[in-house]
Amino acid sequence: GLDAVCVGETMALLVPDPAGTDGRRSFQLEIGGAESNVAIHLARTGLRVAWYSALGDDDLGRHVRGRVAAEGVDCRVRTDPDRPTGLYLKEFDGTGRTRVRYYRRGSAALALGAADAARVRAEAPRLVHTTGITPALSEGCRALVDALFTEAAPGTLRSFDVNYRPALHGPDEARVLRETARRADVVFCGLDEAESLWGAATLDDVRELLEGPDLLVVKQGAEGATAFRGGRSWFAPAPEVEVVEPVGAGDAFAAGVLHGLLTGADVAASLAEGARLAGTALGVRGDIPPRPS
Ligand code: KDG
Repeated sequence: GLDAVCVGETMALLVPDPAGTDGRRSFQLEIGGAESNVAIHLARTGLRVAWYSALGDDDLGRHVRGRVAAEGVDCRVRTDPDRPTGLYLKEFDGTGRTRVRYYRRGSAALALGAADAARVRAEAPRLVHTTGITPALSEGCRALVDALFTEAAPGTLRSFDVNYRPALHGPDEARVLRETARRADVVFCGLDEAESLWGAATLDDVRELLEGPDLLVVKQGAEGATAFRGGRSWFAPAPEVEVVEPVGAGDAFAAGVLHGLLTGADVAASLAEGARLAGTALGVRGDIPPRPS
């Protein structure tokens, strides 16, 4: 059987090369999607992983599918003849910050719905993972996440990364993300996200707000991360690496922790594995580092 199914949209990603002197721009065509990022990292560790989504019947969709499949992830992907594959672009303004632009309105993944949860459930995976991006995409995607977590097969671990994206999330999101998190067994949340969404300023605030999950992992940026389970807590420092571009590092971190949990490691070792994998993603401009050789 499958160790994990990751559910959510993946887009083609354009990463700009440094600007040339003649006014021309060039871009690397990569892929980006929080859930397929997690799936790829998990597959690289040798686990059996599927990615569940939808793509357009277009070149960008074939590119996305090809790249995910090349990583050894099973693609359970519907091809939608009527909708395009989404696209996202990273813009670097020289200040070290990344600005993210989305071209995803009406994309194929937005037509996913509650019926897809039954297909995921039929796989009886050990773990199902999604993020807060998914319920923000469409009514159907919100219903899908609801059904994924309320109708998961008994024994399936439900993993949720809050992944707050101000560019995507509307006014209702504080409530939706909190309710979803409280239904999950494993939750990843940034302290900065918790502050923006719920005004939670401290680790204890987050813990109180997100009561419910068996394992809660709060990310504290450059400091590290703290995990809570059954009244105990563990801390792991952030990796000491040079940060080239941060988008995608949270997914690598989640994958490291989940890999630990799925292979029977204890919480401390799982956190350390998350920090190590996050370090590999912080060093590249794309979402995921090249496959280690
Ligand atoms: O976590 C990284 C994601 O933010 C990135 O891959 C793009 O899925 C994405 C999104 O919707 O922002």
